[in-house]
Amino acid sequence: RLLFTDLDGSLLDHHSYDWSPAAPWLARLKQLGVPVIPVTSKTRSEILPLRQALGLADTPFIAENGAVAGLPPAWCHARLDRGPGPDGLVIRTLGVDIGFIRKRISVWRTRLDARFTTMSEMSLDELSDFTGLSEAEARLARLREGSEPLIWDDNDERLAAFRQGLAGDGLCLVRGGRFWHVTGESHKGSAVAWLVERFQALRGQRPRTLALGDGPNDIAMLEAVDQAVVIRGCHGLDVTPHQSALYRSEATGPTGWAEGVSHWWGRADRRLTPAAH
Ligand code: 2M8
Ligand code: MG
Ligand code: MG
Repeated sequence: RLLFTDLDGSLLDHHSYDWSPAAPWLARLKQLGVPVIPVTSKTRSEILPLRQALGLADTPFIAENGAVAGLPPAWCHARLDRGPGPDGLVIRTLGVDIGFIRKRISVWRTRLDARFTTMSEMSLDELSDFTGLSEAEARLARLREGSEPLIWDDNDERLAAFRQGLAGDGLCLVRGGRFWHVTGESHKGSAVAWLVERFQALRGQRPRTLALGDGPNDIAMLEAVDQAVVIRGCHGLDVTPHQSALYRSEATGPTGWAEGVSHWWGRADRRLTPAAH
């Protein structure tokens, strides 16, 4: 089995970034050897300390909405990958370089005379006020490699024109929680499919897959797996994947996360229920 999870608003509380309600399940999944794989809008720099804290230092991660993949040695293949970097991980870029993304954003801003603020234009103070991240965390959020978050401050018509302009450049606009994100054509769904394929190539067996998310940018990921959970959101956004094996949680954040994992993997398989131990 493989478990793919969004972080903000899913495994982590939307406001406090706490995950304690999910901790019993995280411990249980680790014991069972089920990889919990973060698939997030966050940057590689944000994820590295977080995955240590979450006890996920041995599992891969997907950063920046599918633009960057981090692979621990067990997920690497001598024929496919170069050697690991100083942090022991092989980093694969699945998206488009941030320099190009920023250039095109600025071109479309001028052409459309659109009003928005990119994350790189916000001061650290503004960013930490807006997101609730500490100043140190906000600094890591700004170290983008393959996606630029922005706050849209204009009408829907212009948003459609902006989306269309970016599409002509091979770029996508996807909604996270608080931000819109400009990315290459990779998304959370393509990154998950890429990891599942790699798992299959390395282990010679198809894994059973579960994914959990709360935002529109999670839809592609929720459609790429066998079983899915939409975590009740805090932002009133519509999240409706084409997925027949779908559970919607009652609770928000990490409480809803634990509820969703229990729904799919708790009842059918009593050995997987953390409460039983
Ligand atoms: C951004 O991502 C969230 C998650 O969906 C959002 O769009 O609201 C990212 O910039 C991420 O790097 C950052 O940590 C997060 C903070 O809330 O915001
Ligand atoms: Mg989220
Ligand atoms: Mg996210």
